[in-house]
Amino acid sequence: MDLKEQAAADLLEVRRRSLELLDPLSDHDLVRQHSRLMSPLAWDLAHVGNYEDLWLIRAAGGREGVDPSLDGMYDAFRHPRPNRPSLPLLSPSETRHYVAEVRSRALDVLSSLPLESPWPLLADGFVVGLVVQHEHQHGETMLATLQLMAEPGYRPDGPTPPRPVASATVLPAERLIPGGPFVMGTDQDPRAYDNERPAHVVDVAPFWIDTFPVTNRQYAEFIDDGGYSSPRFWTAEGWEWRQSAGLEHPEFWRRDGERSWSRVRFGWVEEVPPDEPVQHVCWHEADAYARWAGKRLPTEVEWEKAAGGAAPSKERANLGGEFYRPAAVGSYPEGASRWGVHQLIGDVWEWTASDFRGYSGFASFPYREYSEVFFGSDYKVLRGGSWATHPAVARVTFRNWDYPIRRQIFAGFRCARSE
Ligand code: AVJ
Ligand code: FE
Repeated sequence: MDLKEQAAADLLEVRRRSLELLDPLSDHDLVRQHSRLMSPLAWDLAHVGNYEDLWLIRAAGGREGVDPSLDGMYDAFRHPRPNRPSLPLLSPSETRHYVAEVRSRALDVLSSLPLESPWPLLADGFVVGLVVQHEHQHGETMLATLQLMAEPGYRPDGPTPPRPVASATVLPAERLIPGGPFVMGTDQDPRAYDNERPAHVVDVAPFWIDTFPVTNRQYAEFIDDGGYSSPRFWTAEGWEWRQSAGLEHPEFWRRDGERSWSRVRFGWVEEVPPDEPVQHVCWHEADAYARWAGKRLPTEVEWEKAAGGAAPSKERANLGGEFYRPAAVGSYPEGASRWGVHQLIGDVWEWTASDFRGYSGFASFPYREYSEVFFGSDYKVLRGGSWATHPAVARVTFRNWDYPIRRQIFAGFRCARSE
């Protein structure tokens, strides 16, 4: 396949996925707001179409947009999420027509460009990569919204994830990662966002990192041991939030008995699987657990060093959203990093100790609002992708970020400690 055929195939694949996710929903469920943290699902779909109109038809193609009068309504910066349901949004069927029209004109732009495109953004695939990755990211966002849907819930039928491999379940609990310089970030990966650039050498002191993400069983021990009632495990800010938000366990868990838990997962009520990575915990909970365990969260630098060589493919990591859940630890031995650290890619996003900042030499590209406006101490970095992340957006250098109080994302963590 040449670059253009690949681009068309990637665009087709992600749109099939977006429409498949929304297909079971009524019009009412597409336009209502399931949580104040999230957009109406029809907003997400029109927004990805509008983004494609801006970047493929207008920026890359130099043509007129399909409907520039929609730019304001579907601009994430113009309207914060809580306000989106009160906008005069397109109806679900108007939305489907709009995104289909954008797509047909975008494919037209793609086919009319000379094969050896002189246009630098398209030549290295980035403008297409941008649009494809953007829609995949919104696919994960839509899944977080679907998880928040009230009863009876979304109730997808997913296949069962792979089972743990016996040889992986007996591995030591931690790995020692040697110190020394390594290359963080990338200059080479054509899919890389501005915040992953430039590649730069970082010197790391030796450290220990957990072989697996923290499991539900381990997390329940923290709860049973009074983790949520002992301020000494929490930062001052974290404790204040624990109290005011009334946090007592991960979001979507329910206590069945003194030591037994169930959870609501996309509307299915089920026992909490002890060997799965814990998810739906905020940064403050992760940080408190780590302190309880006598450890700490890894820095972003440590995480990326430990992840060197980890495989971001569906065969070797739980990615792509088919299972609608993380896989038990030990289920993907083939995807381990060169240091023998497992399940860094896929399953759950992993909270790190680090604030979201630009690497030295950062230059925003192609627009400041992708990353730069979020730099600072308000956001914590998450790494590795979740079960809901498509392989197109899963790589060792990829950086995600969110507020330290957020729990609706598919996030968990692992611990580290200095040598
Ligand atoms: C990288 C997940 C924080 O959802 O706000 C979507 C991705 N950027 N549209 C977000 C994104 C523009 C972004 N995160
Ligand atoms: Fe977006």
